Amino acid sequence: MSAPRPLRLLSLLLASSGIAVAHDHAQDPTLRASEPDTPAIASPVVVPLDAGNRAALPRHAVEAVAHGQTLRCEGVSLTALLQAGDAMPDTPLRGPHLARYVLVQGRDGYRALFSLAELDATLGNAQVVLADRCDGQPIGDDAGPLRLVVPGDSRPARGVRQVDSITVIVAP
Ligand SMILES: Nc1nc2c(c(=O)[nH]1)N[C@H]1C(S)=C(S)[C@@H](COP(=O)(O)O)O[C@H]1N2
Ligand SMILES: [Mo]
Repeated sequence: MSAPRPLRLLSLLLASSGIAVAHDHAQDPTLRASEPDTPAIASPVVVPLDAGNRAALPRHAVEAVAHGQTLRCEGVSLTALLQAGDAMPDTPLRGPHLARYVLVQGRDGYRALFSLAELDATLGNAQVVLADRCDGQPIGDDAGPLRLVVPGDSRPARGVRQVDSITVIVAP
């Protein structure tokens, strides 16, 4: 059975006038202009770890439990390092930044991640340190020269030793 006559007439009229009923241009991502105030976030962003970059940042002392011993380590805040490397805004995270994470990898391929929101001072406010000295000395090759210290974690599993890359990624 076909539509009642007045409805058929109405859709005919709309079609001939060029008004698209079924195709909403505002919903079509291929037709929508990009929004100027939300630029795409680069991904991945590789964070420079060289001594020159780290030297510009404030240093923090932190205790690390390693092999059952407590070490006094020092280094830079992971949050500050990411902010200085343009890998994280230095303002409270919003919108798509809440779906970004930082992947820390060791020379042996061991990896651990943190969400940017964990690190944001107004959200998780986690104090994570990228250490380059423990017990007053540079960190030896077995664990260094750079290691992560995560004092807020109950186990040291995210304390990546021999850190060789830090990358910030937008979750797929
Ligand atoms: N590069 C690297 N870092 C690592 C690991 C690893 O296998 N490789 N193991 C993690 C785990 S599971 C723990 S519990 C701690 C142990 O640190 P420790 O061996 O210095 O006590 O290191 C973490 N960091
Ligand atoms: Mo572990």
